[in-house]
Amino acid sequence: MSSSSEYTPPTVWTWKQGNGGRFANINRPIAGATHQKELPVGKHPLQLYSLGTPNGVKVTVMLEELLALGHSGAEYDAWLIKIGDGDQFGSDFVAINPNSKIPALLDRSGPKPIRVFESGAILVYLAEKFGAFLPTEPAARAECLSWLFWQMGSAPYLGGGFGHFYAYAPVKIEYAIDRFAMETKRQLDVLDRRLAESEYLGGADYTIADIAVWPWYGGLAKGWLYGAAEFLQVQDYKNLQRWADRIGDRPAAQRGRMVNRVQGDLSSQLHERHDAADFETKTQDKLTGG
Ligand SMILES: N[C@@H](CCC(=O)N[C@@H](CS)C(=O)NCC(=O)O)C(=O)O
Repeated sequence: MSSSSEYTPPTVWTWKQGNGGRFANINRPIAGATHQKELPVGKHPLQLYSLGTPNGVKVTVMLEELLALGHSGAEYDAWLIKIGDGDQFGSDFVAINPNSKIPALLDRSGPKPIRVFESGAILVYLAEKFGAFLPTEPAARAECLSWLFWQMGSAPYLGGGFGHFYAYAPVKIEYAIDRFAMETKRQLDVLDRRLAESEYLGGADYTIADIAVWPWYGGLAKGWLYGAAEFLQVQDYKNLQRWADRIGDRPAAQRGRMVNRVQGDLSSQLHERHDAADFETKTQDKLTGG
């Protein structure tokens, strides 16, 4: 690979609209709302504004798991936020998440609505609210939170680094793909070694650490992300594969993956979820007759 660069950065960076490649229409160097937009509010205590990406799926899996445990207070309305259309820059959404990214949660069960943004914070909030999927014993709790925060810190290298340069960037840059493929494989090995010694990431029990990691690294292991399964030889991570399959067998994980999903089989897409029965009656194949 040549060490010369065709690009010399100018003294001061300026924004050229369109330099974001596939996401040029939504990427901006400033924060804040671009337009006034009210968000819909449904009948349930929890209002989720999201999309079925790995970060969104963490929360819908958690909510479906809580409901499966019998926590009726976890009933939720899941509204679709179309990030490609810029819905995350609407005024009501920005009031819930000033960072303009899905997922965003509004808990309306108390006297004053509580906003929660950042998928990791949402998982901890829900786990504490319902006393589930987050151990209380200090050592187990520390292990669970360590893996949860590992995910939050690591996945941007997978998504924003590897995924972006391998699948989305308008030019294939060998240096960038090499750098992030190496880091992604290192992360897969971190997980594989942990799962060689432990059934789940936090220990013997399924926790929010697994719920956070599964949509990203389980998804990568199962070939759902970036068309990169062969490139990264994901089948070699045997312990990760076992863990990903085990979680994928959980009905709540299967339901969670369907919510706010806008790609794949029409029967797997439940654009909005307002009722448990929606999984049977409101998937896109049923709504469109497809
Ligand atoms: N650290 C955040 C990341 C959220 C995130 O990156 N969301 C993406 C979709 S997966 C998004 O909303 N992107 C829209 C944008 O960047 O404008 C979290 O875990 O909640």
